[in-house]
Amino acid sequence: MTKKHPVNEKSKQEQLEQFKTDDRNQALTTNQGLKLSEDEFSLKAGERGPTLMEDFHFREKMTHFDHERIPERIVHARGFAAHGEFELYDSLSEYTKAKFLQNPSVKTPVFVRFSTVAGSKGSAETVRDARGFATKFYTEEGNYDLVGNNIPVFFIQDAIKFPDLIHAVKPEPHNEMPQAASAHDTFWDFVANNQESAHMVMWSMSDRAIPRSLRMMEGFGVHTFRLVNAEGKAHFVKFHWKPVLGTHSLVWDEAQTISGKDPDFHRRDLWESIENGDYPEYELGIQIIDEEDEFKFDFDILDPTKLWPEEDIPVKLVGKMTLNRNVDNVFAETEQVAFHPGHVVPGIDFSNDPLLQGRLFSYTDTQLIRLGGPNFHELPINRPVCPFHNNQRDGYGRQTINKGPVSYHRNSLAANTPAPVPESGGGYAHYQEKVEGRKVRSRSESFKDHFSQATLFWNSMSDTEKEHIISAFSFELGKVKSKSVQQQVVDMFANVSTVLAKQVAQAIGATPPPGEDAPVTKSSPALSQEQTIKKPNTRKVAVIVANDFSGDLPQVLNSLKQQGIQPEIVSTTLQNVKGTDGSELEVQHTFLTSDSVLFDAVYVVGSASADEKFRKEALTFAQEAFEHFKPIGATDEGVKWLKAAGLDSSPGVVTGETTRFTDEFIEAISAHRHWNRHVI
Ligand code: HDE
Repeated sequence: MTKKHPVNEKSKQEQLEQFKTDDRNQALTTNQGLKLSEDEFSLKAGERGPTLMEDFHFREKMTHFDHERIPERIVHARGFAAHGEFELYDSLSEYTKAKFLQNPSVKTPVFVRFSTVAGSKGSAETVRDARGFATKFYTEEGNYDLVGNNIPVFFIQDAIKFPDLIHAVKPEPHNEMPQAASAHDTFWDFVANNQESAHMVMWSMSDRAIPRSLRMMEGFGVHTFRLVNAEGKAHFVKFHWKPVLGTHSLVWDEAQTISGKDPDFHRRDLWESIENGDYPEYELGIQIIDEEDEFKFDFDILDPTKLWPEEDIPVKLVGKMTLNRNVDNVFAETEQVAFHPGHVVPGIDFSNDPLLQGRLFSYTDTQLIRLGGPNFHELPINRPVCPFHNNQRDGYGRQTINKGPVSYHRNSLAANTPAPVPESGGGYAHYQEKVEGRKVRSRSESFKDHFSQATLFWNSMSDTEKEHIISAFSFELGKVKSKSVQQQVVDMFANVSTVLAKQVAQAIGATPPPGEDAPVTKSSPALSQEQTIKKPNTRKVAVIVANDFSGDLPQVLNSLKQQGIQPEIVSTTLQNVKGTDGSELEVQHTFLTSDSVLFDAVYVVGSASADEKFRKEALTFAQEAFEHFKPIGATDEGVKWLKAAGLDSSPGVVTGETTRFTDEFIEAISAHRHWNRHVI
């Protein structure tokens, strides 16, 4: 009889500890444990002679190095992850029997990997793209993976088209350009010829595709899933993650500059926030539809190009996830983690969404090639926290040492164990949905409306968001070389809005479509980021200070810090800067090592003794922040500089002339951006 492990014997963190090793203060050895006396010189026949074959140390070291890379993910190659925990607000037993969704006092360990989709592993992070938002819940009933994106709909309706979509968006094969960008002919040719993509393209051209931070974006399960309760009753469900800091974006010019200045911008932000104790938080939301109401909507709930408008089907917030621990080793954890939408627990089941159905095949298949064999579930990051037993054996990299001769079912020699568990005892049983039909390769008529929700999205945007969408289309199509593809896309998006299509046509030299938009009959305010939570916490402010700064700067900085704002001093060199009253400030960045785009706001202090070069550098920061609609503050000499440059008295620019400077600057920072500013 197999030894019994108590369920949840170890927390995920304790489990991972077993595999960690600290090499400091240890003797250097080979992988066989042989202590080495020398590690800098290969074994040679004479000091100037050839290297010898018998140098087993050289060969082991070099062989290992030669094999250090594994194939990158075909999509979502560029990613970053963190550990955390999930806490439930109230029991969800009404909807599901999943154990981790029953008891609010249980904390479920999680591991979340965020990613871009199209770029290679080394590509920049602020590119225009959807972001992956994959969560592994280590529950006492096994791992549950919610493998979502930051956009609630997808480009295609059937998984069989995924290779085509990805081939079209990846760099073009003849010259492998462009990297991590959809602004090229093959992507837009795909869009125009696969018009089911219209809705997601609208999201991709919106600010959602250039998030300010991984901590400030929503997550969506995309597909319709099923929750099943202990009585066997099922409900359709869509999953959401809502960031506690609100949903915020960069502007496109800024995103492009950051790609060069700091290609690691998003991972650095996530890593530093966790190191600083500013733990990213997301609330889990669910939308529920009764099974009886499956056909009550003007869209098919199985169609992954459709969302459920929150105004019609409210999002109930059911719990909170907090990311509170960085990984110890990116390869071992972030790279080797293997997600799969098919990793479910009792009480969570699938729908017949044809995109989801295809994903249920693809994810295991991809891990086999990526992680080199069928034993990837044994890697520390992928191990469940509950015991697992079955008759699977052997294969590359097998770590478990299964004892005894029996590895088959049914048997008598091991009393027919490991044994299946009935549903009443926690065994997974698939929801017994009734299905009937002919074998067909076709798509349901109910999937044929590609434009209504794309229009709903457009109609729900603020004027600024609409302008950004028009600019994004104009940029992307402006990079497309084929006139025919450009025109096809303009004609296609006339089905969404003629205002949009006309302006894009104008920008790219295409023929504008005829006609006018129909009057707006429906919008969904929840889709606009304008409605989002606005908080100052964790916002980074570049404080530009020179020697001989005056006034109560340290006091202002303290007030900002009390609001969770992070002022960072920027100056000419890394020498401390000194105030006229003898106070000193440590400088974190120089004009050489940082840039306005890397901050949420700029605060110009300067000083009367600062030279012309300093003033110019400070104004470059302020000017760039101004153009990116960012909050700008100025006190002391900084006020004069901004005035002389004509940057004062605009929305979101707060100067020391106001008596409420600190409060107003904090308010301006909370607003994120000041779109009503006149930027030429
Ligand atoms: Fe994925 N997707 N996908 N996807 N996906 C992968 O699996 C696939 C889709 C998503 O951080 C791959 O392990 C197909 C939708 C995320 O490790 C691969 C289809 C959504 C991640 C794969 C889709 C996603 C992946 C590549 C169409 C949002 C990164 C590496 C049917 C709901 C997970 C891997 C991580 C990764 C296949 C569509 C999200 C090849 C066939 C829709 C977040 O298996």
